[in-house]
Parts: sequence; C-alpha cells; structure tokens
Amino acid sequence: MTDQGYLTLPEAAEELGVHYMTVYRYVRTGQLPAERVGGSWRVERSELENLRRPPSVATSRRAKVRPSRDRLQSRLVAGDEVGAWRLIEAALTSDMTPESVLLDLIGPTLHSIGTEWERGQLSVADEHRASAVATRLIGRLGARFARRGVRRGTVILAAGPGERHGLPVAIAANLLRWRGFTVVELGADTPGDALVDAVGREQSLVAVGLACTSSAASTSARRAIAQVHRAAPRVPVLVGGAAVTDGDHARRLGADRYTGKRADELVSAIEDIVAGG
Ligand code: B12
Repeated sequence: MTDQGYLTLPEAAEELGVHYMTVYRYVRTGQLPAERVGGSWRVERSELENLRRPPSVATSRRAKVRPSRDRLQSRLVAGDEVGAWRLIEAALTSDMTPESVLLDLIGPTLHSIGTEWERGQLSVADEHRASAVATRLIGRLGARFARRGVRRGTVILAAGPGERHGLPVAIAANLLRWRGFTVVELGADTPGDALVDAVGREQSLVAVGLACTSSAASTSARRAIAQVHRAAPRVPVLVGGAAVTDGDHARRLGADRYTGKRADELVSAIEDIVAGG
C-alpha cells in the first residue's frame, strides 16, 4: 500500500476483484474519486468501501453490461433524467467510451424515438420530453470531453436557418472538443447573418460545419452557405447529417465537403483539413 489509508490503482483493482482498466475507468468517469500524486493515481480506502456498498445506484454504476437502447428510450420518454443518467454512467463503466455513448447509444435511441413517433406509437409530447432529457444528458457528458493543452484551431458548428434539430450539433461539438478543437457552438436555427458574424470574429478558424437533419430545412442551408462563402471565401464549409444524401447533394448545397451521417466522419474531415488535405 502506498500510504496509510491509500491504495494504488492496481491494489484497488485487486481489492475489488476487477481488472486494472476497470478501476481506471471508474476513476476517469468520476465513479471513484482519486488523486494524482507524482504521476500515479491513489485512491482513499474509504472511497473503495463507498463503491462496494450495495445501494442500487452503486450496483448500476458497476454494471459491466452495456445498457440497452430500449431502457434508455423508456427513461427519456418518461422524462426521467436521473434514471437516464444512471444508464449513461453504467454505459461509461462498461466497455463504452464517452464518444460511443453519444454515437452508439444516445444517437440511435433518438433515431428509434423518431421512428416510433413517425409510426404514431409515440406522441409529439413524448418526443419533446425525450429530447429535453437528451439535451441535458449530452450537456452533462460535455465535461468528459473537455481537453486542456494546445488548441488545434476553431470550428464553428451550427444547424442552419429553419433547422430546429440542435442535438446533432451538441454531439459533434463534444467530439471535436475532445480532439483539441475550440468549438463555437451556435445551435439550432442559426440565421445566415449570425454565422457570418461568428466567422468574422475568429482568428484561427479551421472550418464551418452545418448539420442538416430535416429535409425541409436543407434548402435554407444553401443560402447560409453562400453567405459564408461570400464573407469568407477561404473558409471551408462542411455539411452533413441525415438530410444530406451524399457528396453530390452536399455540393449542390454549395458545401466544400460532405461529412456523412455520423459526427465521427465530421471529425475525420476536420482533421484532414488541419493536416492539409
Ligand atoms: C428530437 C427530434 C426533434 C426535436 C429536436 C430537438 C433538438 N433540440 O434537437 C424537435 C421536437 C424540435 C423536432 C422537430 C421536428 N422534427 Co424532428 N426529430 C427528432 C428526432 C427524434 C431526433 C433528432 C436527433 O437529435 N437525432 C439524433 C442525432 C444523433 O441524429 P443524427 O442525424 O444521427 O446526427 C448526426 C449527424 O448530424 C452527424 N453529422 C454528420 N455531418 C455533420 C456535420 C455537422 C456540422 C454536424 C454538427 C453534425 C454532423 O452528427 C450527428 C451525430 O452523429 C429525429 C429522429 C431521427 N431519426 O433523428 C426526428 C426527425 C429528424 N424529425 C423529423 C421531423 C419531420 C420534424 C418536424 C418537421 C416535425 C413537425 N412536423 O413539427 C419538426 C421541425 C423540423 C425542423 N424544421 O427542423 C423527421 C425528419 C424527416 C426528414 N427527412 O426531414 C425525423 C427523422 C423523425 C422521423 N422519423 O420522421 N424534432
């Protein structure tokens, strides 16, 4: 033992009977408070006891199984933020990274809610309640994506005029922050003039990204893209999301690049630009 009352992470793992990486994940996701001393982590023994204690919250926190999308959907539709956040914590202590929680759990759950709404199985109120909770979950997850250190440049992200789907923007912003970019997040229904204004304020702008989720709003994205190009011809404008069918469609909207259907493709496109591609 490192110090009286303190354990190293390998010691904590042995005590808990789990793999070292599992303990490390508990620390990284805030389940197990730890402090860094001289380059290595140490954990107070009493915190280990807290983690071991049986109440239901701790049990779900230690679950190694990924929570199902169905369970998350039921908590979202019920407007149950506490229950939904517990599932997110369980996901983080399973094999899911914060990125995959966004891309493989929250995203597809929202898709499924949309499908059920379209089929008449969920009401508009259900969908609104679910998206309010999802907004809060993505916001709470934001802290896990904060990165210190050298910045790689600024990216402006928005959903264009008339596009009310802001959650894809919030998800993509988290992913880019994790990769060391500064993100100016303008959210849903951003007027073209506001985009131009934001572009004019940035010194180290890498790109502007517009998410199109609703087919009806993609036409107004074209006007906003043209406005940005007129104001800042050298700034690449990227477009993607569910309502952009392919690269040809993106070009017809006036975009310099198509970023696909998932935010990790947007991240790759931005990294490619930074690398000079
Ligand atoms: C929540 C929701 C809403 C909420 C939005 C709340 C909010 N704050 O965002 C509210 C209630 C406001 C809403 C309104 C409407 N909605 Co709605 N909504 C949804 C729902 C259920 C989830 C949306 C979402 O967040 N999805 C999750 C994310 C992860 O989606 P994603 O597309 O995979 O996002 C990725 C991409 O954008 C990608 N990406 C790729 N390239 C790029 C580039 C950039 C720059 C960025 C940022 C991201 C990005 O990154 C994201 C993460 O991987 C969807 C269902 C669905 N299939 O998505 C319907 C859905 C999108 N809505 C739909 C509709 C029809 C509407 C309404 C027209 C309904 C109405 N009649 O009032 C309105 C208004 C639309 C408008 N004008 O914008 C349809 C769209 C159909 C279509 N083809 O146009 C859907 C698909 C539902 C359905 N199955 O019919 N909606």
